[in-house]
Amino acid sequence: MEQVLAFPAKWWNEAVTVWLVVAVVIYVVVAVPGLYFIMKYRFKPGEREIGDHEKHGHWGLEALWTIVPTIIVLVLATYSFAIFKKQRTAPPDAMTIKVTGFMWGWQAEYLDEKGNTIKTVVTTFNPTGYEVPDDQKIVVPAGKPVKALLTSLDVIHSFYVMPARITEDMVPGRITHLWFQINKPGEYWIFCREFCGTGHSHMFTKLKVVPPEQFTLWLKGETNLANKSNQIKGNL
Ligand SMILES: [Cu+2]
Repeated sequence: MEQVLAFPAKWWNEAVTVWLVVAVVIYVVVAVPGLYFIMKYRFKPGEREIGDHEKHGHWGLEALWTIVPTIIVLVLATYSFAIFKKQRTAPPDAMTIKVTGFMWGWQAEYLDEKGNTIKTVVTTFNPTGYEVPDDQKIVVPAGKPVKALLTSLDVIHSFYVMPARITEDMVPGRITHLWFQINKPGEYWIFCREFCGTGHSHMFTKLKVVPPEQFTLWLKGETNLANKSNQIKGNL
């Protein structure tokens, strides 16, 4: 069976292949006869110099090259929109986290069904390296859909979950959202994908994907806020 690393990445990877194949076929169908006709009908002294170009139209051909591209456009648009819709709509069994971006770090709150925060993780600014302490990683269960509600404390950031190939702006005063699912336990990058000031290139964290049982245990454990609570201020 095929091992799918992440959603919605899987669908977009397939879409890229479909679009590429269609684009290459169209290119060949247009470019090869194009080259042939350029050679065949190139200017030759004494041959069809004047007045021989006024051919009448061909309705069959006109219809063909109008209808076929229209069908291709409709098929690609419908197919891609269907993926877009799946990407925008979190599965009903998705767990919810609320992620707040700030200059320059992240706060992830784990919400229960009623929307109450049961655990909070904060990733603080690391201006010199690219390491994330273990208790500052955003932990999620493998093989389970995760819906992320996104907002910002200050300027516009963008929450980019690298292996899932999904990103969404974090806008102050507004809640945006995305969802993703990663099937293989491991550690993956999260980056800010919207330039947000001098610390932007170090606005990152790690997504720690663990087996669901381990996640349940972790969720019940202690939060990392106790000793790192002064990093972000304001009403979250
Ligand atoms: Cu940012």
